[in-house]
Amino acid sequence: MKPVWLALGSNLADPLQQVQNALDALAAIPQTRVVAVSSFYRTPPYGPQDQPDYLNAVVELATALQPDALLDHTQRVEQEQGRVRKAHRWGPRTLDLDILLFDRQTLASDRLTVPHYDMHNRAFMLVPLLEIAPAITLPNGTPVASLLAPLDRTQIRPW
Ligand code: A4P
Ligand code: MG
Repeated sequence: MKPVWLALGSNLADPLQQVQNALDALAAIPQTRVVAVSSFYRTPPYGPQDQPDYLNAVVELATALQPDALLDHTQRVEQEQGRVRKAHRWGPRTLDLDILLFDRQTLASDRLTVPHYDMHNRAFMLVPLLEIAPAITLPNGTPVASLLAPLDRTQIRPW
């Protein structure tokens, strides 16, 4: 079993219910269990501002699946929860599941970029990640806490 950290985001159709449903669905993925769940945070939209605030959280999983197989499952969970993929970048969504870190692996395929390509700019990913994994490092050894240090985290509030 390998540790994986997933970011959850929702800003449509009852985000609290979306995230609670997602946690149940993640717990049901084969060869996978939920190890830890962060608090739920209310965060202002990053990118286009004309959309509701987000609920963001991070989950630690332990999985025996390969990264692509885990992504198949997280994308299925997104689809099952009514996610409509839009051309519109950074737009609102019922549920977004992004793989932040997969064990100590660095991946760059058509389907997967790990560590997540923009996590170093996103306090809404780093605050919940560090809540459940305070000493975590990137595969290159950089402490994740050092990514958060320069960011504004004053807008990251309890849900
Ligand atoms: N993909 C590559 N790497 C990964 C990875 N590490 N984890 C590929 C998951 N998927 C990965 O995903 C597009 C493709 O990325 C997938 O097919 C997969 O193969 P997507 O979920 O369809 O695209 P997206 O997530 O909608 O990308 P987009 O539009 O760039 O959105 P972001 O970057 O995810 O941002 N503000 C706040 N406060 N909180 C948020 O959660 N989220 C967004 C969405 C914008 N603003 C936000 C938030
Ligand atoms: Mg996504």
